[in-house]
Amino acid sequence: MKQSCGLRLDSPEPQVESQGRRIVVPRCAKLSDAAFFSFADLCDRPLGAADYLAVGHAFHTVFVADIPRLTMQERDQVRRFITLIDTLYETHTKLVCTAELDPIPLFYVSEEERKTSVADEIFAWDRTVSRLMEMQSAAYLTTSVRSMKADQFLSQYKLKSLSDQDFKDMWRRYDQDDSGFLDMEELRVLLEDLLERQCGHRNLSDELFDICVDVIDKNKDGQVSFDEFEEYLSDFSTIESTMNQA
Ligand SMILES: [Ca+2]
Ligand SMILES: [Ca+2]
Repeated sequence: MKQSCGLRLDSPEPQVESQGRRIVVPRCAKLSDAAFFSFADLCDRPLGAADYLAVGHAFHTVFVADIPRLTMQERDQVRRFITLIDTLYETHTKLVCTAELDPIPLFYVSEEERKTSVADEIFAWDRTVSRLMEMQSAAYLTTSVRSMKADQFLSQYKLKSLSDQDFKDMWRRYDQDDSGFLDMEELRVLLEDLLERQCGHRNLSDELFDICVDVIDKNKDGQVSFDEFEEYLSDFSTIESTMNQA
């Protein structure tokens, strides 16, 4: 977990605790640190910034489903949604939304309301839209992916059957300087992550590191290309056999 405090898995339903209040988590994947909520779970109830912060700290990925079209009639929900997005943005949480509409027209304000209203929500909405856009961007997702712990990160994937998209997502974490290659330091992080996943520790010996480099760096140029990375990870038996020499 991002922070173990706050999330309770001992009760019949997982809950996030915040200032004595409990937010029921309808579905969560314990190992991958992802939680699934509906819009109503988070925005139809009297929750505030502290509650959303607890959610952002407990999970790396938050799904928010069924975001309805919002109008000034749902001002409370709009205000909470704005706070939710601000908070998840601050905590670098990966956000996956399903909504009836794209973010911009999601909150409908009539011309009349725009002229006469002094509602903060109307002004704050523009920022929410830009944050929602940014949160779908590669840069934001990269920050999010790189801040995960090894077990959280790798448990999202089936190492035995990785898809093309999985390779790209994983590469994003390990090519930390976006150079297009993994240097030896970056490769070491990948191997330590894999070792932790397979063997429960990160003590990668120099000897094992050399064995792995020999297997992975096919053209022996001292760095790992995406193709080499993909080739190594697409054959789980190679990962297993190299890691088992630890
Ligand atoms: Ca690199
Ligand atoms: Ca190479």
